[in-house]
Amino acid sequence: MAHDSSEQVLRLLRRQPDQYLSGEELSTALGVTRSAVWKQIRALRQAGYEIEAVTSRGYRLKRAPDRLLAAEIGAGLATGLIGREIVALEEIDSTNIRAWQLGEAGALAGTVVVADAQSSGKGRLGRSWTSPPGVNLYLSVLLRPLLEPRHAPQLTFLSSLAVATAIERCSGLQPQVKWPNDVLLNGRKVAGLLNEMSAETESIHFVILGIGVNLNMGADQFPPGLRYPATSLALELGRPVSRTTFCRILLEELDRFYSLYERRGFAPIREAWQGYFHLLGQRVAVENQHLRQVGTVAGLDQDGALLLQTDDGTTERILAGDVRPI
Ligand code: BT5
Repeated sequence: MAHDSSEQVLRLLRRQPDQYLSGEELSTALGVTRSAVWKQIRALRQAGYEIEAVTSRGYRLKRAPDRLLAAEIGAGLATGLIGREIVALEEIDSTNIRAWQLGEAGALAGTVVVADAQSSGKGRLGRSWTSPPGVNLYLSVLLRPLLEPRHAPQLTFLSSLAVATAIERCSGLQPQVKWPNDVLLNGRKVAGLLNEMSAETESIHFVILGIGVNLNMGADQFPPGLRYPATSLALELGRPVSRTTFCRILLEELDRFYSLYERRGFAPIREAWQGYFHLLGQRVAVENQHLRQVGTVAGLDQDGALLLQTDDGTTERILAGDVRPI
């Protein structure tokens, strides 16, 4: 994959921080063509690395993008609950798996796990989440809400709302939320959410809010054949964003909405979420394994089900499915 070879280019550049390495030296050392080296340099630049190129001398790494360190994220973090413990890791299988283990071991509510890279980032329903190093945010939050398990899906809306407001605060761009999860920029997926729950019939032990945001990922780092068109904040903005700053803002937004949710329930979350829901009032088709339904989106109900006004005038509650405008 693209990021593996750009990692090798990076390793070589890092080895001699004060010297230039020519394209030829790099291509010989890596056993690839010079144009492949150039592509990797371009990918690294898109990922936020400042690489100086001087004719007849070569390349030099001037500045690496920010690393995600617990102390950096925690510095000046203005939250009550979320992020009071921050576990920052280099590479891990999945931050959700680690947060789950911490949850089982009794870690505090509000514990956050963040990683530079994931080797088996998880999507929903057994799908995977592409998680190259150095560019994005992979984050899981452990919560212990006093909720009935059937209300837990409300937390998915809380996370996507927090991601949308964090993107807005950080970039000024206008994100959209997709039902039931995902956050989009200009119709392309910029963030994915995976919430997992450990519960009994009546009570929740803990919930993991898993959040992946494509921050500085370059266009050539997306694998082919994605389910939906994808993008990153940097691709939309035309400049890299600080992962540490974004992470801090996201934790603050999560904290703000979680505290609102604890005080006032789902209603204000639902209302704010609908403000980012571009399909509100639009004609859509909703498809799941069994059924295709067509109608106008009327909003979210109290439990996060999609309300679809069908052509015969009835309002259907949709619990799962893919919604597309028609
Ligand atoms: C999701 O699943 O969108 C949930 C992704 C959650 C990732 C976070 S990262 C931190 C935490 N730890 C984890 O292990 N996971 C969470 P889903 O709706 O099933 O979408 C997955 C599909 O999106 C894949 O099958 C691909 O088609 C596509 N995809 C994979 N990586 C992507 C990426 N980086 N950006 C956009 N689309 C991607």
